[in-house]
Parts: sequence; structure tokens; C-alpha cells
Amino acid sequence: IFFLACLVLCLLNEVYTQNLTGTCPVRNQIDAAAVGRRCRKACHLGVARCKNGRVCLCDHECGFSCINLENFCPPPPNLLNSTRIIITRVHGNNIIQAEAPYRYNDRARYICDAGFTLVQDGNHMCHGRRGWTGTSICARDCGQYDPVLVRRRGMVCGTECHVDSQCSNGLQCLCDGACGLRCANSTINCGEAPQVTNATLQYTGEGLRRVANYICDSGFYRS
Ligand SMILES: *[C@@H]1O[C@H](CO)[C@@H](O)[C@H](O)[C@H]1NC(C)=O
Ligand SMILES: *[C@@H]1O[C@H](CO)[C@@H](O)[C@H](O)[C@H]1NC(C)=O
Ligand SMILES: *[C@@H]1O[C@H](CO)[C@@H](O)[C@H](O)[C@H]1NC(C)=O
Ligand SMILES: *[C@H]1O[C@H](CO)[C@@H](O)[C@H](O)[C@H]1NC(C)=O
Repeated sequence: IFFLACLVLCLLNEVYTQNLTGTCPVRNQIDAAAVGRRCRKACHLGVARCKNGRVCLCDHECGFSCINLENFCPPPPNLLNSTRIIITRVHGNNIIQAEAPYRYNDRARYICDAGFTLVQDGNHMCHGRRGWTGTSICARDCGQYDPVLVRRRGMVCGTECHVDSQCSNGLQCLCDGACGLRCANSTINCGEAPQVTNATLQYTGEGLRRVANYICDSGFYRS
């Protein structure tokens, strides 16, 4: 039993020292409230203020706080267009893959589905209130805003966005050609594309995804 207790303490001790050496933010109730967290009792390193087996650890926006290491975090929340999450844990000098139950300071990273890119990579850490810090966003793959093409084509670009929820009035976050990712009306009707002599016009797709295909008459080629 003594051996086991020592083993557990030594392991935990390594976890603590990992964060004793780093810098910890000063408690900021406004930042903590902004991400929906209530802080635990504040503490100072080396001053015995934490009770009931809690320990003084850096708890992100909350600064040094009394944390119960028996509190586990649930799996990280779902992220749109991401179906894979990698969760790691600092173990001595190594970083290992963490299995549930997740513990204080375990770290989660989201992998976006094919066709999407992580445009905001939150530093997701299991914090002292059984939750995860940070926000990540997987956005649809899309070219960058190209001001030269936009001007040449006389395009009017909507508001910049990464996900639908950033768009108002029922607009969606779509890849809008030279504009890049913008809030746009996906059911917009562009009317007819210009006629070209010695070619016939065929349309594919609908709304913003409608494409005009010019098929040259026989004996002609596209130049
Ligand atoms: C991205 O997520 C949205 C919301 O869950 C879903 O409707 C859409 O089909 C997803 N896109 C792809 C390409 O998986
Ligand atoms: C999108 O465009 C269609 C067709 O022009 C229009 O009927 C609809 O109200 C528009 N939707 C939004 C959200 O602006
Ligand atoms: C190509 O287009 C011109 C103008 O519409 C027309 O006069 C001509 O007959 C067309 N040529 C062929 C081979 O269809
Ligand atoms: C220590 O805490 C800080 C602040 O929350 C965090 O950013 C950092 O990743 C932690 N360090 C380790 C090694 O877990």
C-alpha cells in the first residue's frame, strides 16, 4: 500500500511540477466568465490553503486554484465537421495518448473532416471544473480572398466567416469564388450567363453552385 501510495504521489508530483515551473495567468474573473467558468478557491503556491485533498494548481483564466484531482473531465464537446479528437497527457517527460477518464491538464486536439481546415486551434485543456478550455473551428476548404480577381469580376463580397453561425439573416458561410469564405445566399438566382457565339451553354448545379459550361460547336475551340 505504501509503495502504491508513493507511486501515485510521485506521479501526481510530476504532473504538478510540470506546471509549477511554467507561468500561470493572474486570476481574471472576466475572462473566466466569458468562457462560462466559475473559479475555484484561489491559492498561492507553497501556502497551505487548499483543504480536503485539493491541491494548488494553475487553472488557466482562474489562475492558481485549489483543484480536486479526483474530478475528471467528460469527453471534449463535439465540434462541427470534426469527427476525430486526439487527447494527450503529460507523463513524466513524455506525452502519451490519454484514455478516459480524462484528468486535469489532459490536452485535446480536433482533427477536421476531409474538405475542412482547422482555422482556429483552441488550446483545449481539461480544467479544474470538469470541462475543457478553448474553442476550435473547422472551416470549409476555400481559396483566399483575391482582391485583383474580385475587382476584375466586379464581385461584391459578403461578410467574412468560418462557420454558418457567424452569418445572420439565414445566410450561409460558403466558398464564394475569388471572395473566399463569405456569408452568402445559397439559393440566389444569378440569371442567365452571357451567350458566346459558336458555342452552346449547359448549366450544372443550383443556386451559388450553379456552373455555366460552354461547349464549343464542332470546328471551334475555347481560346
Ligand atoms: C459539416 O457539418 C454540418 C453540420 O453538422 C453538416 O450539415 C455538413 O454536412 C458537414 N459537412 C460535411 C461535408 O461533412
Ligand atoms: C436568397 O435568394 C432568394 C432568391 O433570390 C430569395 O428568395 C431569398 O429570400 C434569399 N434568402 C436570403 C436569406 O436572403
Ligand atoms: C459562328 O457564329 C457566327 C455568329 O453567330 C455565325 O454567323 C456563324 O455561322 C457560326 N459558325 C458556325 C460554323 O456555326
Ligand atoms: C500549465 O498551465 C498553463 C496555464 O493554464 C498552461 O497553458 C500550460 O500548458 C500548463 N503546462 C503544462 C505542462 O501542462
